[in-house]
Parts: sequence; C-alpha cells; structure tokens
Amino acid sequence: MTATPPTALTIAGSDSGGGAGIQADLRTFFACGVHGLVALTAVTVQNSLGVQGFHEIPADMVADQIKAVAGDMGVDAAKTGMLATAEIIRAVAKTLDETGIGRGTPVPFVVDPVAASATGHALLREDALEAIRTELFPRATLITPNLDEVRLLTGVQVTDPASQRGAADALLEFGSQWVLVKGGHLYESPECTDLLSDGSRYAELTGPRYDTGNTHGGGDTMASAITASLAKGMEVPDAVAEGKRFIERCVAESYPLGAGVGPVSPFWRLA
Ligand code: PXL
Repeated sequence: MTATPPTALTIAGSDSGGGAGIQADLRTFFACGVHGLVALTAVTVQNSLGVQGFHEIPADMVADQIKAVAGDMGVDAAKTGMLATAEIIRAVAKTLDETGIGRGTPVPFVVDPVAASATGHALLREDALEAIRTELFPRATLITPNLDEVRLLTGVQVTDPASQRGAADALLEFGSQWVLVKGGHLYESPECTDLLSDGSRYAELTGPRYDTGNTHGGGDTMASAITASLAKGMEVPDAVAEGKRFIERCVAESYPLGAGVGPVSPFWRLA
C-alpha cells in the first residue's frame, strides 16, 4: 500500500488538446506528488491552433462535484481555472463556503483568473469577470493574474516595476490575501519577473525567459504547482518560489505538438 498523498482540487475546464485546463492541472498535480480532484466547469473544443468553442457544465453540477469530493476525500488545497459563466462562479463561491475551503479556513484557495486562451479566445462570458472580482477574490488565499488579466481586472497597463507594484496594490483591494502579478507577458524584458505581495511584503521573483513558442498551459501549470505545494502545507511565499522553479523547467522542456502552440511539460519531473 502507498501512503495517501495530499489532495488538490481543480475547478476548471477541459482542454481537448491536453496541454491546458484540467489536463495541465492533473499532470502537474501528479508530477508534484499530490492526488488531483476535479470539478469540471466546461468542455472546450480546441487544438494547438486555438479554441473552436466551449460548452459549460450546469452550475449545480459544478457545485455537486466539489461537495462530492470535499465531503468524502477531503481537500488540502484548491484552485480555479476557466470558470466560463457568472452563474458557475457564484455557485463555486457558495460551495467553497459550505465545504470550508478558502480564506479564513485552513484550506488554501488559489484563483487563476483565466479570461482568455493564449491564442486570444475568450474563455469567460461577459459578466463573469466582475463575478471573479467580487465573489472569488475575497475568498482567495492567492490570485495569479498575468498582465493581460491585470489589465482586464484593473485597467492598469504594467510596463515596469513601478506599475507592476501599483497593479499588485490595486488587485489586493479586491480582498485576496496575496497576489502574484506574473510578468512573463512583458516580452521585451530578457527575464520574467513576477511580483508577490500581501500588501506589506513585496517579493520579486526573477527567472530566465526561454525562447520557445510552446507555452500552452503555462499559467495553469504554475498555479497548479503552487496549489500542490500549498496542499503539502507550505506557506505562500515558499509555495510560489517552488511553483516558479517548477514552471521554469516546464517551459524550458516544452515540446512542439500540432501546427500551433505546443504545451509546457512537467515530464522532466518524472525522469
Ligand atoms: O491556459 C488557460 C486555459 C485554461 N483552461 C482551459 C483552456 C485554457 C487555454 O486555452 O483551454 C480549458
């Protein structure tokens, strides 16, 4: 018999191409040694060239998936990815409260505010971004926006360290405990600098920028690696530093697949 590993729950959509969404989350959880649990929010039709469409799961079924696993198996940490609609977001918020997940409970909760695919396709219906801000951020231990999501959520266009700090402060106003403003989309920078803050502490995490076109699932993979570390009981700054090391390797070891954008890869961890 194997000792039971920690559990991590992803509340997110399926990517038929297997590089992002719950597929990225589950392969990251596996590579990081935690048992992955899933509440599926939507089915996307996509490949390396883009998202052809998506269909959401009824909100009460999303809630029931969370309740089913939380009640029986227990959740050591949770994260959200693609949430599709405001109705799903409201159902998730209510269910997190009912199951004791999120800020103010012992179970850390990471919100990756996924708005669009890297290929530019919307993964949220129009009114849903506001629901992420008002329903999920106040319940979050950590939120992990990239710079496109920062602009959508706050109107702040990050161009340098000062505006990255301003964006972190603006995002914390929505009520999360911590924010990680990921700087990877500042393409002219030779490095990727992410800023982690809880409003009193500011930590810059800087790493190399790898010259790869294959970055599909990068945000999901990083948020999942952080969630896995939180499930193991790490504090947020250590979990984020570990997540940064993990995603750097996954980007460095990404592979081409299909004619478009290939996936980042956690396979190195298994070698
Ligand atoms: O990488 C963001 C993301 C999250 N979830 C699903 C996705 C994508 C990007 O394509 O398809 C299901």
